[in-house]
Amino acid sequence: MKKAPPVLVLVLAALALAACGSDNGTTTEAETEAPSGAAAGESEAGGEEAGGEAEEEGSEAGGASSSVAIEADPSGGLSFTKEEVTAKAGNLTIDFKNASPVGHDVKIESEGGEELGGTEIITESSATASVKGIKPGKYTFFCSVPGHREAGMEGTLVVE
Ligand SMILES: [Cu+2]
Repeated sequence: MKKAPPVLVLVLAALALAACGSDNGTTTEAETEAPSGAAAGESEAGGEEAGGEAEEEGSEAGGASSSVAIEADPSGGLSFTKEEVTAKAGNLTIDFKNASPVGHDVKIESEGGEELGGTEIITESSATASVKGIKPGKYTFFCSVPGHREAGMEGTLVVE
Protein backbone atom coordinates (compact mmCIF):
# COMPACT_ATOMS: atom_id res chain seq x y z
CA MET A 1 0.00 0.00 0.00
CA LYS A 2 2.95 2.26 0.49
CA LYS A 3 3.78 1.89 -3.19
CA ALA A 4 0.72 3.88 -4.20
CA PRO A 5 2.01 7.29 -3.21
CA PRO A 6 5.23 7.02 -5.28
CA VAL A 7 3.15 6.03 -8.30
CA LEU A 8 0.92 9.04 -7.73
CA VAL A 9 4.01 11.18 -7.44
CA LEU A 10 5.27 9.79 -10.74
CA VAL A 11 1.90 10.45 -12.33
CA LEU A 12 1.89 13.96 -10.96
CA ALA A 13 5.46 14.41 -12.12
CA ALA A 14 4.47 13.19 -15.57
CA LEU A 15 1.54 15.59 -15.61
CA ALA A 16 3.82 18.37 -14.48
CA LEU A 17 6.23 17.51 -17.30
CA ALA A 18 3.35 17.45 -19.74
CA ALA A 19 2.24 20.82 -18.42
CA CYS A 20 5.79 22.13 -18.79
CA GLY A 21 5.85 20.72 -22.29
CA SER A 22 2.74 22.62 -23.27
CA ASP A 23 4.08 25.71 -21.56
CA ASN A 24 7.22 25.39 -23.60
CA GLY A 25 5.07 25.03 -26.68
CA THR A 26 3.26 28.22 -25.87
CA THR A 27 6.52 30.00 -25.26
CA THR A 28 7.88 28.81 -28.58
CA GLU A 29 4.74 30.03 -30.33
CA ALA A 30 5.02 33.39 -28.61
CA GLU A 31 8.64 33.61 -29.69
CA THR A 32 7.78 32.87 -33.28
CA GLU A 33 4.94 35.39 -33.13
CA ALA A 34 7.18 38.13 -31.80
CA PRO A 35 9.29 38.63 -34.94
CA SER A 36 6.21 38.73 -37.16
CA GLY A 37 4.60 41.16 -34.74
CA ALA A 38 7.66 43.37 -34.97
CA ALA A 39 7.48 43.11 -38.75
CA ALA A 40 3.82 44.15 -38.62
CA GLY A 41 4.80 47.10 -36.48
CA GLU A 42 7.35 48.12 -39.05
CA SER A 43 4.84 47.90 -41.87
CA GLU A 44 2.35 49.91 -39.79
CA ALA A 45 4.97 52.58 -39.32
CA GLY A 46 5.46 52.56 -43.08
CA GLY A 47 1.75 53.02 -43.53
CA GLU A 48 1.76 56.01 -41.22
CA GLU A 49 4.53 57.55 -43.26
CA ALA A 50 2.53 57.05 -46.43
CA GLY A 51 -0.51 58.56 -44.73
CA GLY A 52 1.52 61.56 -43.67
CA GLU A 53 2.61 62.11 -47.24
CA ALA A 54 -0.98 61.96 -48.43
CA GLU A 55 -2.00 64.52 -45.82
CA GLU A 56 0.80 66.80 -46.93
CA GLU A 57 -0.43 66.56 -50.50
CA GLY A 58 -3.90 67.49 -49.32
CA SER A 59 -2.71 70.54 -47.41
CA GLU A 60 -0.54 71.61 -50.34
CA ALA A 61 -3.61 71.56 -52.56
CA GLY A 62 -5.41 73.63 -49.90
CA GLY A 63 -8.70 73.97 -51.76
CA ALA A 64 -8.82 70.29 -52.68
CA SER A 65 -12.28 69.50 -53.89
CA SER A 66 -14.26 66.51 -54.98
CA SER A 67 -17.82 65.73 -55.81
CA VAL A 68 -20.18 62.86 -55.25
CA ALA A 69 -23.27 61.98 -57.22
CA ILE A 70 -26.33 60.97 -55.24
CA GLU A 71 -29.55 59.98 -56.93
CA ALA A 72 -32.99 59.32 -55.55
CA ASP A 73 -34.83 56.23 -56.73
CA PRO A 74 -36.09 57.34 -60.17
CA SER A 75 -39.22 55.22 -59.79
CA GLY A 76 -40.35 57.22 -56.78
CA GLY A 77 -39.36 54.84 -54.01
CA LEU A 78 -38.15 56.19 -50.70
CA SER A 79 -34.50 55.32 -51.24
CA PHE A 80 -31.32 56.48 -52.88
CA THR A 81 -29.72 54.44 -55.62
CA LYS A 82 -26.53 54.07 -53.55
CA GLU A 83 -26.11 53.12 -49.93
CA GLU A 84 -22.56 54.41 -49.72
CA VAL A 85 -20.59 57.09 -51.52
CA THR A 86 -16.94 58.04 -51.11
CA ALA A 87 -15.36 61.47 -51.32
CA LYS A 88 -12.05 63.11 -50.59
CA ALA A 89 -11.44 65.51 -47.74
CA GLY A 90 -11.72 69.17 -48.68
CA ASN A 91 -14.48 71.07 -50.37
CA LEU A 92 -17.22 68.65 -51.30
CA THR A 93 -19.89 69.15 -53.92
CA ILE A 94 -22.96 66.95 -53.85
CA ASP A 95 -24.62 66.50 -57.22
CA PHE A 96 -28.13 65.37 -56.41
CA LYS A 97 -30.57 64.10 -58.97
CA ASN A 98 -34.22 63.31 -58.40
CA ALA A 99 -35.98 62.17 -61.56
CA SER A 100 -39.16 61.21 -59.74
CA PRO A 101 -42.19 63.40 -59.01
CA VAL A 102 -41.76 62.71 -55.29
CA GLY A 103 -39.95 65.57 -53.55
CA HIS A 104 -36.60 64.77 -52.01
CA ASP A 105 -33.46 66.48 -50.85
CA VAL A 106 -30.06 65.40 -49.57
CA LYS A 107 -28.59 66.53 -46.28
CA ILE A 108 -25.17 65.67 -44.91
CA GLU A 109 -24.86 64.96 -41.25
CA SER A 110 -21.75 64.33 -39.14
CA GLU A 111 -21.47 61.31 -36.87
CA GLY A 112 -22.34 63.64 -34.01
CA GLY A 113 -25.62 64.54 -35.72
CA GLU A 114 -24.57 68.02 -36.89
CA GLU A 115 -26.03 69.04 -40.24
CA LEU A 116 -23.23 70.22 -42.52
CA GLY A 117 -25.14 71.14 -45.65
CA GLY A 118 -27.67 70.00 -48.16
CA THR A 119 -29.85 70.73 -51.14
CA GLU A 120 -33.36 72.11 -51.55
CA ILE A 121 -36.26 69.71 -51.95
CA ILE A 122 -36.60 69.04 -55.65
CA THR A 123 -38.75 67.01 -58.03
CA GLU A 124 -37.83 65.85 -61.53
CA SER A 125 -34.63 67.87 -61.53
CA SER A 126 -31.20 68.12 -60.01
CA ALA A 127 -29.52 70.31 -57.44
CA THR A 128 -26.13 70.76 -55.88
CA ALA A 129 -24.95 71.42 -52.37
CA SER A 130 -21.49 72.04 -51.02
CA VAL A 131 -19.75 71.32 -47.76
CA LYS A 132 -16.53 73.25 -47.30
CA GLY A 133 -13.51 71.65 -45.69
CA ILE A 134 -15.07 68.31 -44.91
CA LYS A 135 -12.70 66.16 -42.86
CA PRO A 136 -11.96 62.46 -43.24
CA GLY A 137 -14.53 60.34 -41.50
CA LYS A 138 -17.93 58.79 -41.77
CA TYR A 139 -21.00 60.90 -42.44
CA THR A 140 -24.61 60.20 -43.19
CA PHE A 141 -26.51 61.51 -46.18
CA PHE A 142 -30.28 61.47 -45.94
CA CYS A 143 -33.50 62.98 -47.20
CA SER A 144 -35.03 65.42 -44.72
CA VAL A 145 -38.59 65.18 -46.04
CA PRO A 146 -40.59 63.94 -43.02
CA GLY A 147 -40.77 60.16 -42.94
CA HIS A 148 -38.34 59.57 -45.80
CA ARG A 149 -35.21 58.99 -43.77
CA GLU A 150 -37.14 56.66 -41.47
CA ALA A 151 -38.34 54.76 -44.54
CA GLY A 152 -34.75 54.16 -45.63
CA MET A 153 -33.67 57.30 -47.47
CA GLU A 154 -30.25 57.45 -45.97
CA GLY A 155 -26.76 56.22 -46.67
CA THR A 156 -23.13 56.55 -45.66
CA LEU A 157 -20.71 59.16 -46.98
CA VAL A 158 -17.12 58.09 -46.43
CA VAL A 159 -14.58 60.92 -46.64
CA GLU A 160 -10.99 59.79 -47.11
CU1 LIG B 1 -37.15 61.97 -49.77
